[in-house]
Amino acid sequence: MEQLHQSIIDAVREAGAIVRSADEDKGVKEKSGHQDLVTRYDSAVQRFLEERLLSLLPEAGFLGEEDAPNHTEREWVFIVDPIDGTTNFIKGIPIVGISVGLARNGQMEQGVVYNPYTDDMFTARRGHGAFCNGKPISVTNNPLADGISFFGTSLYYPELEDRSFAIAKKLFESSLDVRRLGAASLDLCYVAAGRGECYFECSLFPWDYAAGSLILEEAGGIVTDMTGAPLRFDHRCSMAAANTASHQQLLDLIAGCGWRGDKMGAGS
Ligand code: LIP
Repeated sequence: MEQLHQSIIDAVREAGAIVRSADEDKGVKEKSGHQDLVTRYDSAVQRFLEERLLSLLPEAGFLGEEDAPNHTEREWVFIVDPIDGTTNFIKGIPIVGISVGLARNGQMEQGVVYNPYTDDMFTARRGHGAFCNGKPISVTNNPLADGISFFGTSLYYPELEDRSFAIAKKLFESSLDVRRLGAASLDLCYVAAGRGECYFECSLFPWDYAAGSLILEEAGGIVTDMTGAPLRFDHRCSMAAANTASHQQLLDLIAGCGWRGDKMGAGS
């Protein structure tokens, strides 16, 4: 498994070269709506990764953001976001995560998240710790009051807007400050690396968080949906991730804003 892990890392790094090679004509198209965008590079990176990863583990299935699921009933499944932070990529904001998770029977076993602009390679294998560019990383033990809180706006779901910003405002009042990176995989890895203390988002897809959730857990963090239930990797889910000192406070703050696991997005 260690050799497979290194081969996955190598494939993700090569995918990063495709992202860095992008020219001005990104071939931007709308998916579900005006704010849900995809480029020809999302598709190209996913095609590259699907071919390479399935050559490494032919018996695996593949679940990627930009195409229909491929044998996701299998024991091993790659869960991939080829360019997490697509809108950042389109705008030239260098906060982009190439995210590859490998699940076994629905449990994450390996995670790799790479930002090709900063050359930050976040990695984890279950039970073996979390790393950034090969150096061990771990969450802080700061309480929220001493922390940076990351959040996402679930902008594909306007019905979640008021709740998202109500929770973000409460976090702003309870933390040092808030940040909205635009790439869930990096939000999770930044908490794992101690660059912040918590992250929430009302609705994400499994490819947004599959790899980053394992990296954060292996860095000593806690990752659940916004009701405190375990994450799911077979459908959309809300996200409440934090270091151990802040996770319960985050859940209490979310519950105080009336979140009861809305059908649109939460795991429960
Ligand atoms: C993005 C997530 C982000 C979320 C956006 C979008 P994409 O993923 O990483 O956290 O707020 O709505 O889902 O679409 O760029 O791969």
